Amino acid sequence: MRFCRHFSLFGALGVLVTLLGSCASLGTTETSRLDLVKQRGELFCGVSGKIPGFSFLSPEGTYTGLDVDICRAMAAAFVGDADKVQYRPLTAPERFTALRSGEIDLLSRNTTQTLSRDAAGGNGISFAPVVFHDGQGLIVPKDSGVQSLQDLSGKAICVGSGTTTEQNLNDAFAALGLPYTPIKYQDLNQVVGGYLQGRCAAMTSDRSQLAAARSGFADPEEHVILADRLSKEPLAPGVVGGDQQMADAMTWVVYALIEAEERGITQANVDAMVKKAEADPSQAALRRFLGVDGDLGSKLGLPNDFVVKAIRATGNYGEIYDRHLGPDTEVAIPRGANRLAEDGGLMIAPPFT
Ligand SMILES: N[C@@H](CCC(=O)N[C@@H](CS)C(=O)NCC(=O)O)C(=O)O
Repeated sequence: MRFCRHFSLFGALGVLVTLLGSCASLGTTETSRLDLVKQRGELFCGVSGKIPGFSFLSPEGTYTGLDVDICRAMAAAFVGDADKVQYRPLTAPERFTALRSGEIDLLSRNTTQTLSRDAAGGNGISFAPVVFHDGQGLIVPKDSGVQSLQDLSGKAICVGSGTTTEQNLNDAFAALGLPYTPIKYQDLNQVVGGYLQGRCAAMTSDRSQLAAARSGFADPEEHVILADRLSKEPLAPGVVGGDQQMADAMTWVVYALIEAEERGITQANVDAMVKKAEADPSQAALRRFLGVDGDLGSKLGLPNDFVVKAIRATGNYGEIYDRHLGPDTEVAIPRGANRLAEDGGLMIAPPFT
């Protein structure tokens, strides 16, 4: 009996050791999500679908916006066709579960990169480079006379739940020692609805979302975005952490869009640039970037001309920005921090070497 007990204990230990061994080897040999996307021939991209300029579902059923073009550039680079994207509209509280459960391959939904979302002990997300540097703001009716956070002391403020917005609002009022009442909603449409119905004195969100929402108001000029900037909101696409191949592929597609702008390569001239690179062996860096020479693409598990495929689909970062947020759009957000570093902004790509 005693022997049996020992036997089963050693037996159980053996199973555990074997299991641990196979788990450890799983970590290194596990298939990347990128392989799954390539096999499927389609990218499942999580978006909002409710923010003009970022991801918006038109009445005709098409998605457009900067976040949508990021999905399109990824699909072009990963599977060779920007149209091979299935969009999944997600609310803020749903987004990380959708990513973790495998319902989506990639999240491109006005999501702020934070320590807790990045860390393995938090949401465990690998973030791509920032595609839009934002900050939290507040919008108020012009005739309310509210000019700053102090004027909102004791008032109700409409805010989306499961967002950085909620916490920043709390931090900002706590720092001023002022009371306020948060009125929480699940998504932007509900936040806007609450605000327009007069349930709160102000509505708060990323400033880009406030500008996007205001562009859809019946009387946009009757609402003012306050000068107060409550936070940094670096918005970036993300994938499940621990999958280096998927994270690297996503990362370098974003950098490719930025590098293309730095090099003046556009949707209109990319094919001519490829011809120029092919004809001129002295253009070593350009040849590498466009996949004429070298193996940068295959290092990422992508075709060597993944950059060309992405730029053909969406144009460079500046073109994407102008198409959806530029001065001729309804949202019209000045480029500010989202200019290239060489123009005084924060967008810069590391070397394609
Ligand atoms: N960037 C912030 C906030 C983003 C956000 O999701 N905001 C809410 C509204 S305050 C939202 O759901 N917006 C888009 C939507 O309604 O689909 C974050 O990552 O937490």
